[in-house]
Amino acid sequence: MEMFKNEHVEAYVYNAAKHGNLESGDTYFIHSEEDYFICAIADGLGNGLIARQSAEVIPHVLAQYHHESLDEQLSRCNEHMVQKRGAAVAIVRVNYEEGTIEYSCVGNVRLYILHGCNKMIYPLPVMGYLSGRPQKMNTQIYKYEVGDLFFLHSDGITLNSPKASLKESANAYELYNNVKQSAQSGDDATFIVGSLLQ
Ligand SMILES: [Mn+2]
Repeated sequence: MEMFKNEHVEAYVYNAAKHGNLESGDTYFIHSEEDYFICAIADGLGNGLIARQSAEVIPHVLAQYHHESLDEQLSRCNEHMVQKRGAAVAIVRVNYEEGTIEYSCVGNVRLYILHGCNKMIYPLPVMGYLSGRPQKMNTQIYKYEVGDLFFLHSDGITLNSPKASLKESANAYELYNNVKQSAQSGDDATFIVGSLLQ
């Protein structure tokens, strides 16, 4: 588990390789600046080393370009997928001053936000994956409130009811434990949960 906390965000990351594999084909990235927090999950296509080779590029690209728009960052990631198998990639950025969460994703890495204790927001990703070919992007932006929770996960995490898991959790740490206990997985599995503090 990796943990991050400042006055605005508390976040926990889970990343595990498929049973029997040494290395995960999923990678993640978390980073904070004075005015934003950014996190991402990449799920490399295929298995083992092939999957890893695509996914491991993504944190390096984001470490360098996290100040750019999410779609620009995804485009840069996409350029690196030429001659590789490809990857599903989602990026989430929390902007403290604007009080917004941005999400952009190509492929199957899903985001859930529990807003105002009751309202579930599940933005749809763009279908497909980053393959190095020209790709449509679609950033979605939501206002958040203090206390809102988010849950970003690769397809190796399957929950019966993400909504119930979010609603039953008082904070990010509880949500982390709930998801970890109830998730069933036969694949590389990664998730990032966060609570928005102020
Ligand atoms: Mn996967």
